[in-house]
Amino acid sequence: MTNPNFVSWMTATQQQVEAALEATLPSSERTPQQLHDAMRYSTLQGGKRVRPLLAFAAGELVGATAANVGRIACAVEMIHAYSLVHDDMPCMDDDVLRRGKPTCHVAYDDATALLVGDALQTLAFELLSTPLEGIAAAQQLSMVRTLAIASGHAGMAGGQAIDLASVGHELDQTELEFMHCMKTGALIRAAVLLGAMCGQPLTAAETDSLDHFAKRIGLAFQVVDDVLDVEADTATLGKTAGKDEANAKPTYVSLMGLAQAKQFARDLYDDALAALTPFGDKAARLKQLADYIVARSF
Ligand code: GRG
Repeated sequence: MTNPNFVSWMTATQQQVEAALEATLPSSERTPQQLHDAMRYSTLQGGKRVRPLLAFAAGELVGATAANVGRIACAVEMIHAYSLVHDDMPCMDDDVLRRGKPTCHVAYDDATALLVGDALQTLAFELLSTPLEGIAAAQQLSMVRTLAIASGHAGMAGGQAIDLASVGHELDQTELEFMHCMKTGALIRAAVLLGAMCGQPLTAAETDSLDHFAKRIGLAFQVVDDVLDVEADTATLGKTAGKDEANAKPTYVSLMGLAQAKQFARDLYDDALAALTPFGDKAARLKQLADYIVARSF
């Protein structure tokens, strides 16, 4: 990630997202103070903001306004933050470290963590269903539906259910891909599609190409996550390293070995990039983000 132009765009966009989240999340002074404080603790000043960055990059394809993409980016990031809070709870992955600090249920308590997830999820839909300037109501309704499908039983929550049920079992590549497309891929795909739904309509063929990019890069993100769980340390990741093996979780590394998993991530990246060809230079940011996703070190 040496392209200075990309680094400055990424930093500026992350700051923009941080400011929007900061302004949107309820103040810690407001009752119920502990819930609001824990929502802010779990969402602010942490994370790479990959999903918002993807939404902004997709928004660039279609000339979307920063205000509209900023709103949908916050909604997607709130769904992501909720999923991390719930995933870390003792009834799920049971972890104590997230984004370099104690997990929500450790810093507060289980009941608060449960409510933080619930409240972040509903706040995300409140944001996405508040009228967006210049976007027709029917289009916005379909954006709400896109996020709901990506987050629910047929997306992230369903993938998490399969993940929990697969501990200690071997999954073949088709089963592993099915799980990850739901658990991690669905929200990443939604971030890209929602960004693109904020501007000039794409043709059906362009939407298919963008969708293919989103699915391939979402899976590449997960494969890299599996590799980093093995290769990176806890301090760098900001979350407990080596958990997949310790918890007997099926991963791309356990399925195909480290070298093959890295090659698979590169193949997915190549496939994702090929899907951007019809967009030419307008997809420059998406390409740079794809580079970042496969080359990241945390
Ligand atoms: C609880 C409904 C529910 C779902 C949880 C996404 C998820 C499902 C669990 C997270 C567990 C996990 C580590 C999945 C691997 C991929 C992933 C989503 C990593 C975390 O995302 P990053 O790297 O995190 O974008 P940051 O902190 O940078 O935002």
